[in-house]
Amino acid sequence: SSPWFPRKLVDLDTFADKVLEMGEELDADHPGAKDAVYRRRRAEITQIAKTYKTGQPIPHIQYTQTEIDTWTTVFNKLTTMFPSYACREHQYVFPLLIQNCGYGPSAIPQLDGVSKFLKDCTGFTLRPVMGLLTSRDFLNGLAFRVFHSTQYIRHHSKPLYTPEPDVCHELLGHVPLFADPAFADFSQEIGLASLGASDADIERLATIYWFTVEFGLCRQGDQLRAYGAGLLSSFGELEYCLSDTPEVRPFEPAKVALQKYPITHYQPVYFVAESFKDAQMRVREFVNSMDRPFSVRYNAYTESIEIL
Ligand code: H2B
Ligand code: FE
Repeated sequence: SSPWFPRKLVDLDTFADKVLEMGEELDADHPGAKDAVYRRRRAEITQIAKTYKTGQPIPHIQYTQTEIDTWTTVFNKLTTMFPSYACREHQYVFPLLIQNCGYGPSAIPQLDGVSKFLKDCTGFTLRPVMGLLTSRDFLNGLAFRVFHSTQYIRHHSKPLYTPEPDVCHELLGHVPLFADPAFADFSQEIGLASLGASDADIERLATIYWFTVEFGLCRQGDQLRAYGAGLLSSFGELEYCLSDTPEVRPFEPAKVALQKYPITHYQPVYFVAESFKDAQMRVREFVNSMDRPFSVRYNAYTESIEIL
């Protein structure tokens, strides 16, 4: 029989305390591991995610000056690069986030306002999360157009580095793309495919997610641009990914799904999508080859999954 999966939006409440790592404890090599103040602050912020329930507003965080300074450094560095490296969709949405969601160098935007903005654009919403979820839980969220977002920020000692997702990665990398209708459809397609999928298929879908939503490149006229959030939130890799050093290949899901990848340094290979629509159709074709004994559809009126 197939693995359990969420059928109603509220079922996502069951993921809250199933984080893999880093939520409360930090690895020994984390820049904030030995900083008791930072760790206490993390615990305070992740507590919100731990108790969050579907439908509630996301509580605002009063960020400290130290946290804001970290954001300012990251924001100023990345925004100078976006015009020459980010894809057109990211560049189109970014000014709207400045106008509507408090994006700017001097304050960290609140998830609640950003979530409402995304809901208006594409129906995507944010849900606070303590740290890394399993691939299955994380991808299952996308089926409901829900993106699990961290709310804490990286350690101030290394503002341009983080070993895990943080608000800079979510807000500057992911959020702008989820405001794009075609990208939203693409992301939900991966999410729907993950519902009740075998462990082996989850692994394949997670790899596809990695090489698209996190590290994807796309063609734009005669140029390549970045749309993956892992690229858009890393000044070093953003420059590297569009240099002559890495290998670039066309986005073919059956091949992408088998590609091995490093998680601690820059990617040796990237995959290029022709468009989000084209990428979605290719993923759909790939999903049809998976061995799931049923198919699914999201009913947005009832916020539930229909099994076909
Ligand atoms: N959990 C969280 N909280 N954020 C992510 O970006 C994330 C995750 N990515 N779990 C997932 C895993 C991704 O690496 C794939 C689907 O495994
Ligand atoms: Fe991410």
